[in-house]
Amino acid sequence: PSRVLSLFTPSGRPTLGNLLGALLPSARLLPTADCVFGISDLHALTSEHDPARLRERSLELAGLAIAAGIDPARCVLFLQSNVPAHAELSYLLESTAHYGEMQRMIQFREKSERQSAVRLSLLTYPALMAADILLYQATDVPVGADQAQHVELTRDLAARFNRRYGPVFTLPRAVHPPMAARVMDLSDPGAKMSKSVDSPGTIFLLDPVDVVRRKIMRAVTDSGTSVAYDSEAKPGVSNLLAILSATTGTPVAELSPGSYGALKKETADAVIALLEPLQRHYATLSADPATLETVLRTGAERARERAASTVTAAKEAMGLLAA
Ligand code: AQP
Repeated sequence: PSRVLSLFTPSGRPTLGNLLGALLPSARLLPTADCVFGISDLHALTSEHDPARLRERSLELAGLAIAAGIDPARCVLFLQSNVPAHAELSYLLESTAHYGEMQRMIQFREKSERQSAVRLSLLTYPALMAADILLYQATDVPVGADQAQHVELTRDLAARFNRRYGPVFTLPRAVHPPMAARVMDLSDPGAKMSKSVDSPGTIFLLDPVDVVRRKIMRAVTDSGTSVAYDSEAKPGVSNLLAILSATTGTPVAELSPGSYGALKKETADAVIALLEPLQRHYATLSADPATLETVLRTGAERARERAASTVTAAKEAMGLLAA
């Protein structure tokens, strides 16, 4: 069976983009694949953060992942910082990667432009992400389109390492959902919906449903009146169609709202129908944080066991002596 690895970063409150692009597609793989899912709290340290809020968000994200269908009884669900092998392998991969290729990453270029003091870990982030994936010898990495470049870099690093030091790593591939691989901001359909960008066009998974409806009804559409999928000419309408298609599981070609107003209403209804049960499930889970913490502790133990042999093999291959 395929081995799946996916990570979700508690760098903000999770959005509809995270849900449609990664959480739901990951949950769908549970019945057929061997799945490891991490809350990547170390990745949340790459930009300015508040420690108290990070603690809350890590637990919140774990609860939301479970509420979205990532059942910890059927996968390994853990906090990245609880498994030291991630940071350890990351250093070995920093020593495999080149400065130039890290600097060329689109996410680094975009995020570093928005910050006055750029943390060094923002530059080296793709090496840690490569470690996350390679530690578990993952074959498939379900991600939104924004992460495609990082998975490609992971492949390059794995291949380079294997050529130079011997066959230690499995080469992974990114798997994108057929629809909504890149959910755009509702108020600015030229920009990706992002959890760390404060925008009225971002739908957060824990937004009250009336807020969700209002945000969708106020979504920017395009000039003209015809409802057609054309992401170049009609980015706003196409984004709503993609969201509606992904939330209902209906191909875009079979969707036929008669007007922009009808499209917004159908999309709002569909998103709310998806979020309501998720929010109810999350409310039950978050009422009992001790159980959630136990789930993550058990997950970390299992992840540590799984990760150990890869990191040992990588160290040995690079010439580091065993203790
Ligand atoms: N807008 C999006 N559409 C589809 N998929 C998306 N993902 C993120 N935004 C969208 C996917 O969600 C998964 C978890 O991503 P992450 O937590 O690592 O965050 P990210 O990719 O860095 O994007 P965010 O949520 O916008 O966070 P910030 O603002 O901190 O960068 C990934 O599979 C991602 O592709």
